Amino acid sequence: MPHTIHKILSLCLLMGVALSFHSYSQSKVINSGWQFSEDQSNWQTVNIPHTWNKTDAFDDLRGYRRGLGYYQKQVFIPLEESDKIHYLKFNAVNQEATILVNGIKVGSHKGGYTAFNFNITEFVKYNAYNLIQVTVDNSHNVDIPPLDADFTFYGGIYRDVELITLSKQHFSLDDFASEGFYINYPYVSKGAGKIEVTGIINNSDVSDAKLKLIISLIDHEDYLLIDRTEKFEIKSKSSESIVSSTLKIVHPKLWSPESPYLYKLKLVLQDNEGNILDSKTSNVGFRWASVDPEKGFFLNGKPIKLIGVNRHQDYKGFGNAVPMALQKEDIHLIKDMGANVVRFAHYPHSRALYDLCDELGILVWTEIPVINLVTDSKAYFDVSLAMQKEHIKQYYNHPSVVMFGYMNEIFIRLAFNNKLTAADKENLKVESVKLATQLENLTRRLAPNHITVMACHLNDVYNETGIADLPMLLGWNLYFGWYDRQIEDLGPFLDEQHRRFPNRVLFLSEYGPGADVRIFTDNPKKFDFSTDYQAKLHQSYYKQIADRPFMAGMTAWNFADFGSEFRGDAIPHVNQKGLVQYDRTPKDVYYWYKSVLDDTEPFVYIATAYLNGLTLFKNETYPIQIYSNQKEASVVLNGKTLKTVQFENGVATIEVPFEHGKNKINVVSGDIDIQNEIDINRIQSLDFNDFERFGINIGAHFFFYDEERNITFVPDQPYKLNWFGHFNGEAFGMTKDKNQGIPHNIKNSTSEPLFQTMLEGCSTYKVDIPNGRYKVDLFFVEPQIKPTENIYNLSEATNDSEKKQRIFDISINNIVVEKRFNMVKAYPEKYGITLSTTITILNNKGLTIDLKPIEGQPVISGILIEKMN
Ligand code: GCB
Repeated sequence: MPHTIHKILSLCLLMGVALSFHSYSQSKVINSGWQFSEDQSNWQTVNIPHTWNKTDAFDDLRGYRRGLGYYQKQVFIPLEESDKIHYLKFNAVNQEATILVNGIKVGSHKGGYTAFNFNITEFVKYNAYNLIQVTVDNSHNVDIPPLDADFTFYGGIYRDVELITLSKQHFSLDDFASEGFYINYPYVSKGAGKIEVTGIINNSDVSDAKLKLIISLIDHEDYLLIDRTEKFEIKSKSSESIVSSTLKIVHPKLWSPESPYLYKLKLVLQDNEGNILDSKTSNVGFRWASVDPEKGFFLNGKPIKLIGVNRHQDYKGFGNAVPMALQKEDIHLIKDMGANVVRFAHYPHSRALYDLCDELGILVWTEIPVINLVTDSKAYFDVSLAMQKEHIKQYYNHPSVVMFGYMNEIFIRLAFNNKLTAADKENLKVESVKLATQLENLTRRLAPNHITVMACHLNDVYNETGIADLPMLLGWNLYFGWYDRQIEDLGPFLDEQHRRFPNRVLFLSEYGPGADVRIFTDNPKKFDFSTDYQAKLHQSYYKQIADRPFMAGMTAWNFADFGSEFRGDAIPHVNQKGLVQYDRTPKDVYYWYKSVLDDTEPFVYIATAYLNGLTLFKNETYPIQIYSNQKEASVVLNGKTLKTVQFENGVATIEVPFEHGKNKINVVSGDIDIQNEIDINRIQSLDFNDFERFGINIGAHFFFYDEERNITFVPDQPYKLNWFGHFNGEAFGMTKDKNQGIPHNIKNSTSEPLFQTMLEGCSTYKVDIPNGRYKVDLFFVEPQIKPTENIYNLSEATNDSEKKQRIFDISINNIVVEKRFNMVKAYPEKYGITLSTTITILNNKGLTIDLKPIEGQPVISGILIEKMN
């Protein structure tokens, strides 16, 4: 048949389906105008996606509401549909849902991240409004994973709700809420591609039916390549037929990240007269994946180092109820960075995103949230296995999905729980391995062409129990240089694992430090939350993985900052390990990844986006990083060429002698000439000629840009004449290698990095400001409080010292500011305290702060000086 006729036929087929869709099979998204209540008496109108935790998971009060939420909505179902079958489909409700239609319970579902649906036909009233009621519960439930994890379990109906109307014969929706058909790739090569399509057809009519299933494969240009018609008979009343067909084409265009060529599969169910009853479409991508313990990951027979990110689904201001357009933007950002893989952590994400991965060419690791701990109960095992069935069946047909996972760091709670007896621990180990084995076997059975995966944390228990030998690819979540040891320890650890377990395929499934774009330093240190330390760690990790051919790849933790209510990091309630911020504004390191991963066009980036308010003293220079996928570039400061830099590992560092005021920095490489403007305070002495305010982040080695006070606090230092600094005292730290202050949410403030870091035992602090009148703000917080438990912090136990009081007198230039200052007595716990005074300096004495201990050692977090007229 000539090509044009093929095309016309395929168009007709598509149109025919589209035209008849209204009368035969229809899915209506019913997100708009639900009533929501937390107590069944106060109701408000909301739209889906919705969560009730988008605010309280970020406030100063501990915890967030975990309990019941009630939703209801009226839906009109016309008389003309009285011969139809009706389903309600929920694409995700966190985490338990009970559904009633017209007051009658139609079913319930456990698990917050997979779709489920119910046939509601027998409960429906025609030519009438039907009341749909959903009771949602996000309470802790020992029988539902995740039991515990480093992310917020926002409650609510947070993915689309659909009302599906079907004719009596249709693709089954009862197979774990899948689409009722599965595509397998029994044979793919450059020469030929074979797909096997299996449809599950239901008949709920009172009579038997003779049906046809027409399966067509259409190429990207809409040409029909091949079709098959399968005729079959199906018995009456709720019977089910499995219909299979095989389609083969020669010289398929293979699907890969560089060239994500997609075919479309169209399935049309017809009756004997040719009336269309139901239809489905799916992406088809001809590809095959395999793994090798020495050479890593292979796609279409070629080695490919997987480099990408993990992603959580929530977003600043939305919780997990994120508009789809924003979510899709994530996938574009991930692709633009040059990533070829995404790990949808730690649960299945919205299916539309997997479609986008199919289209853009991003390989997918997808998993269920069996995290940190299992419950030794039949109910927990059953829910976990059912969840994995839903997961595989719902996500199976995406060509981008090559890896199915089912567990993350399953022994982490066990390792850090002192309350469990040795026997309890032993039993839990055995049970965890038992569940892992069941999940592994299930996954291999249901997804025979996929690679099974799991992720472990740094502990030999995964090796000792043998759990690490189960999956086809083993992910390690490794935080060397953050929770543990040093950045350079990554490679040797992996080498050792490879030597000890030569048959395993290894993957670095998580790594990365926290980074707050308000923090920068030329001396990055572990746990300082600086963007500089983030860049340093990622750059080194990338090199260490690139140097090891046996490593199948790496996925950074995390693509974006995400909500984790219990955290007290630089931004409380947020895990800040994102390459982009919680609102998806890229951090500098995002562009570094682009420079090493994306070679589609020449790229240069100057990593100065967050050097807001950089202050330099006398003739100090400041190192900045430039990222590029080019070999070299010349750097020009304020019109004068500084030097030509060579890029290694995508980066060049250059010391820049910035001038006071506005600086223009240009980087020129080939045809590219990019420019950044940076405002610099260069000061010879604190004479306040150039500015009116000066802030010091006492006890910290980093700059901190504070939005609340619109100023950048400079790092602390030992006293320097005509400048400033402390005479004594030590940076306060909770643990020996994390001396960057206290890991707590500071109440009544968003300036955590100012308060969290402090000097202890400082009795004199001097700032050499000239004569004049000033407002002086001193900042304090009482650090001696029990830290919030963070099990992800894998190093030595933290010092959970008893609540102790400290009392000290505070004076400035011998004028008493506060007598017997006692924070434990006078303020709530973790409260950010500001003491303000006005002072006049005479006789060129400068400003001297005295902290005189009465009980315990004084602490001080910061100072802000403002000139008054
Ligand atoms: C991990 C966990 C992940 C955490 C991460 C962290 O190992 O798998 O869920 O968010 O560490 O940031 O501590």
